[in-house]
Amino acid sequence: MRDRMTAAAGVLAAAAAMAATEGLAAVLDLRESPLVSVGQSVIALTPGPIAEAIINVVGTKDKPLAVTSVVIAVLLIGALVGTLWLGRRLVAGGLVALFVVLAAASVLSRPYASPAGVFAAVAGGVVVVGVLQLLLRDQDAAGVNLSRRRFLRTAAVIGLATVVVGGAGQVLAARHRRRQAIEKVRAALTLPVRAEGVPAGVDLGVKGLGPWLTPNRDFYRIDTALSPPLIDPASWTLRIHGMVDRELTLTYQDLVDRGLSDAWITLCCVSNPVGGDLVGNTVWGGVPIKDILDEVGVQAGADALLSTSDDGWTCGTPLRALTDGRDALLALTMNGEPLPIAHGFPVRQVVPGLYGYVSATKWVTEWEVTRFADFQAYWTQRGWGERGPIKTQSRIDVPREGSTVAAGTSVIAGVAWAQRVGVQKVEVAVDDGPWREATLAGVPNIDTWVQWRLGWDAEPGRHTIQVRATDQDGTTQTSERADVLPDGATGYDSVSVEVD
Ligand SMILES: Nc1nc2c(c(=O)[nH]1)N[C@H]1C(S)=C(S)[C@@H](COP(=O)(O)O)O[C@H]1N2
Ligand SMILES: [Mo]
Repeated sequence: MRDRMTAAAGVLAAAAAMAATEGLAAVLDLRESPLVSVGQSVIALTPGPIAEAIINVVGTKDKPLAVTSVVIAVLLIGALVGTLWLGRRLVAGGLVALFVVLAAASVLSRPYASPAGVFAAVAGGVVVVGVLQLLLRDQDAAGVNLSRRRFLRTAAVIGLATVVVGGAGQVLAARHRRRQAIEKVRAALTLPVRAEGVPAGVDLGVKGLGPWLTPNRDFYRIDTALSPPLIDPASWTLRIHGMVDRELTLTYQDLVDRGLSDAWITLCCVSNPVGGDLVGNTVWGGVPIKDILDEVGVQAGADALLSTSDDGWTCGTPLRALTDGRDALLALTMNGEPLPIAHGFPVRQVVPGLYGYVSATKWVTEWEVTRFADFQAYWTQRGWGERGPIKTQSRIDVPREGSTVAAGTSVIAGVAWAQRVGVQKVEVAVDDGPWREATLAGVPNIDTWVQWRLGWDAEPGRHTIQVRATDQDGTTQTSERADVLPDGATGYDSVSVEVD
């Protein structure tokens, strides 16, 4: 009786340990879980003739077989450790430690060896010990005081946790594999993008001022997806329906076949606070949305495009903004590459002049031509404005807030944007001094941000620098501070610095 209980405890402890290890491996995004590493070692260490004999019998199932054998072996070792736990704790502990060391060695012998893998293996050992302590806590070496009910209750809880953690680990691991597969498909795509460099004169080259072109890896990311949808372009479609004359379903290849036009567009989030960095500038490649809308024939009375993403997120965009001639794109590329998965792969929208939440649907799969009166999109339901034109803003990037500046000749620099109108001038004021006009860099169009700079003769002491932009209609951004909710922040960006 006692032996059966302790052996069962050991098996459960081993199962829990494997679930924990696999779960950790998935969470830590390991290329290979410790269990698989051990399985690989078993394969590697199996003498050739035996391996051949096995392969003869099981064929290509040799790898699952190796992993299954490891799992069974671990459970058996668990049983042994369990039976030794009460009487010969040291031997039991030694067995656990030995197995952890072997597993860690397996992990380290593999091409994707990582400290995280060793950590996951060690965590498995810790779980074995913890579970045995918990399950056999009422019992002494002689097996007195066996509380069967409590044992079963604890075992049930641990068993449930094992199933949940192990299952979640498998789901995560499957997702990880799917992500790798989609990354591979993405990397293999060859899209007809023009290799257009950065336009001349857009970068002022001021130290500390970021590049005019935001690299994809530095581009801000905002969405409601805990992990981004993983979509194979070969199965992607965009279904277009609603107030249209002809419904249409487009495939990825349909878009590629139309040829891609590109456009420099600065994208900005409505949640970007004054001076914030939820804004980026890049070249997007795709099919003009207007061409597609013309093709399906928008019916009279419609004023909105309700777009839905693969994960159910929705967005309402004024049809006018999509058809008035601006570079509104159904985009496939970002800075000359297929869209990164996090930025909407395979297809997203980009519309100059509108905040992302009302225009830039990533992973878009459905369009309904409709009326604003007939729906509310995701963020509008949550209190954000129905329309979201981007407000004119300017930002000081050099010097940084709170930094110390050497007295003498210095420079103040940053970016400003006024999409759809363009920036006419940027002015800077130090303390209560006059507004002085900064030098602007070049821009390829009115929809990107522009870099600006101003020489500054910095005098010792504490100073506050402010900036404001004026658009090409002559409208200066308002100094009135407004929160990002409901339709974008306003106010002047300012930084305080110490000059000495
Ligand atoms: N599917 C989907 N698309 C989305 C969002 C989202 O949550 N889900 N967020 C939007 C918001 S609020 C912004 S600001 C932009 C950000 O795009 P980025 O992550 O490529 O910078 O995507 C927009 N598109
Ligand atoms: Mo946003």
